[in-house]
Amino acid sequence: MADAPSGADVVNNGALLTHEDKIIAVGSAEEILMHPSLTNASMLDRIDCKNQLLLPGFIDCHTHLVYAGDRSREFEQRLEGVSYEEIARLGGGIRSTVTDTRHSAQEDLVRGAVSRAKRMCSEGVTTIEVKGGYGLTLECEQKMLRVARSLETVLPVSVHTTFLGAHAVPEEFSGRSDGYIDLVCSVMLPEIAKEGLADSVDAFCENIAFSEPQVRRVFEKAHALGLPVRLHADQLSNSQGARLAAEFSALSADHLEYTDEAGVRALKQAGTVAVLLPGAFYFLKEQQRPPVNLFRKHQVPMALATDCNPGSSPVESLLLILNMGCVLFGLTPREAVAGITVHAAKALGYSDRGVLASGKRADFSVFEVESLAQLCYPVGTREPSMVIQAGNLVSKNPKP
Ligand code: DI6
Ligand code: FE
Repeated sequence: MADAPSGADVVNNGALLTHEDKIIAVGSAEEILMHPSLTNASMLDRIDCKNQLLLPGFIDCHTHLVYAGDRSREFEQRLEGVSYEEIARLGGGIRSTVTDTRHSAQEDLVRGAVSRAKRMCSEGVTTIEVKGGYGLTLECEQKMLRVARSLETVLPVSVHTTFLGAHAVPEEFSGRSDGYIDLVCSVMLPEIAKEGLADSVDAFCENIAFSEPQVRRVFEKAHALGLPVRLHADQLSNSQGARLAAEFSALSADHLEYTDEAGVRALKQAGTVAVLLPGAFYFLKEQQRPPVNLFRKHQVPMALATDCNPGSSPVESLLLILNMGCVLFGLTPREAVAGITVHAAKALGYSDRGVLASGKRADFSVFEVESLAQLCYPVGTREPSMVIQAGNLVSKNPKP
């Protein structure tokens, strides 16, 4: 291979040795060929990746991949000048996807989610986080999370599931949001945790969603049940979401367009990853950029994700997000790639992936490019020439 970035460092003329689902050595081609575990070099299954770039499997650490319906009518309304918040206040937005998702059979939700996840995998994504949050009843949230879990059984991908019961106030609880939070904390969360359906718990802290005290109740319950938390924070206004996420040692705080320096400092102290979502920023024509320079100044790790969802980010391409992270948020190619590998792994609480190093999962892909800049530069998709997940070759596109 030409280059093998381990962490954020690029190794020229590198090589990588795997056994079963693990990487056992990374180094120069000469070092690897001398590796003690290679007693019989002829037994080697060698793949020549000359003039190509080898990267850790990509991790999409924030998606709402399971949903029914589409929101193109709402897209038109926004083009006519109605805001995202107004649409939500009028009962559209998330609630309209909730109606469609509730009426959708589990098999139909699987079909939609598989087709979206397949497109992600074809770009080199090997781990996806998938949220619930379009059910808002115990039964429908269970249905969504079961669909999310099932993706692992049909595609070469690992899935991290997130319970997002506190995404929106469902219609039947209109004007009674505290009553809905009671249901989330006393019925939904305990049952979801008992069944092992969620790996983490998320909430939407915003004036069109839930208040700080309401999110606090959800997070206290999540911690009591042993589940880590993450938060949709400061997306549309500074609602002190970053501070709240940090207070609960959240794995990640996501969006963060309106976060101030005190919030950034709090994230640093808590070790919380800032997940930036340029797809939603672009699609909602947001004017306020997340405070990237403050994240740099305080050394808060930045991840990038698609936020794939039908309302604010109908984006399935993590490679497009890589480009958007650079163009819209001013990330360097190196920062952008770290955002979908090493920092995305941290945002999911994983230390076994995201870098090419001995002992990590053998999740990686090979691209016919010469540099990280070349990977980030095209607007749109670029197929990897090879993807390996858990040590298995899952796709190979012959060179033209
Ligand atoms: N913020 C988002 O960007 C998604 N959820 C959230 O809390 C959007 C969800 C939607 O509009 O359907
Ligand atoms: Fe989201």
